[in-house]
Amino acid sequence: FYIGNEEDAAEKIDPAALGLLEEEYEKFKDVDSRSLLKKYLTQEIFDSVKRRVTSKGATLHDCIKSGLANPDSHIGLYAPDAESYSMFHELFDPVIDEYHGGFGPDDSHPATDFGDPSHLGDLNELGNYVLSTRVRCARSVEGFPFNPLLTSDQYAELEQDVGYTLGTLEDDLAGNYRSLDEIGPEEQEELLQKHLLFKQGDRFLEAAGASRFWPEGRGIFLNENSTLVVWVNEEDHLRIISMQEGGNMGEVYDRFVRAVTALGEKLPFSSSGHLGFLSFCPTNLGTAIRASVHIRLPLLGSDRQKLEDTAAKYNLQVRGTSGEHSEAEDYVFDISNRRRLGISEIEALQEMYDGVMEIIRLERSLEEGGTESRKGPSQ
Ligand code: ADP
Ligand code: DAR
Repeated sequence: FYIGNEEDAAEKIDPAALGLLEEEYEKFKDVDSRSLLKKYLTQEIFDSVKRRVTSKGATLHDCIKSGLANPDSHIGLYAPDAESYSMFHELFDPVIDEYHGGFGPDDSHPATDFGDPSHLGDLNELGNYVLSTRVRCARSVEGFPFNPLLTSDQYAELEQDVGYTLGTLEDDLAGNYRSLDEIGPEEQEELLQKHLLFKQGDRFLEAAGASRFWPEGRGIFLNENSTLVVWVNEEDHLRIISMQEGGNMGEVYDRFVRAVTALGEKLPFSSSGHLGFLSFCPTNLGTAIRASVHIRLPLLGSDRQKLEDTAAKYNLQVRGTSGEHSEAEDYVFDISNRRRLGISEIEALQEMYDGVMEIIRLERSLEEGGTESRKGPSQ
């Protein structure tokens, strides 16, 4: 499955760069971190891969520098290009295996299977718990490295190619693409508050070298009613997002499938038989899908650890109201599928749908539990 030829790469690294990498690794040994980088970058693996360089120039340091700078990382590593997943597979393999709940180096990601969106109903059938529903995926365009290795010209070329293709979307998918520097600060803040625009200044991405030339090459596509959103060159080349108020997962997923399919017919998305669709972060490989709800859980959410443990039972991940690395506001949580690799698109959606329904049933049972149940704030 591996792309790179590790043996040939052994002598490529610049001696000064190797010295810096070895110094930083020595210091990292004394850093207290619970990241998967800390867990899996053993001295043995470090020594076996430290001299390697991919054909586009990525080194081990490029992969791990975000986790070295941010000990509170959950993962701590990114792939500066597609080749890094094979060139440094001794480190990526165990991280991928643990994050995606068991996906080994000899496993193959299944073929794309979006299933039938009409088989997914409305998550609010038991009551209006879900405020809004979102399905997104990451996509990378063949021929371009990932953020840390993109040149200024490549950012411009990628933005032009993707922007042109977005302009061909039809009917309810049709809309407009704008570069970030074409959107004033007030409108950017408004779009951010509506959770339509990506957050800026993410320290994990900045430390990974993913914010160079900012805001060059970055932008956002919105269809007429802002239910289809595409982010260009934020964390990945594309983030394709379908979202709307309420809990109608069937409608959100149907729009998502039509948009991803239409764009995939015109853009060559990077993928491999082993890892599926390739992304900058190893958490977004395979289907690269994150299906989420904004859901208000004043009872179950009053004990975050209990909520996290309950979500984990259904392979769900809990984020705050503004997504990753944010806190919940008024008990509104972002709950989504955790697994994206080794399962099909429809399996990821079904796993999330079923898990959210269980969470809702649990919240309802706490409500019906009367006085003995924890009462959240009477909002
Ligand atoms: P990702 O793009 O990987 O999903 P984040 O966790 O940063 O990354 O989420 C991006 C944005 O999407 C955040 O503003 C978050 O609040 C928003 N978001 C996620 N799920 C929903 C949802 N179901 N409804 C509305 N906004 C959402
Ligand atoms: N913040 C980094 C990445 C975690 C996954 N989220 C992404 N890729 N947006 C971490 O290691 O915690």
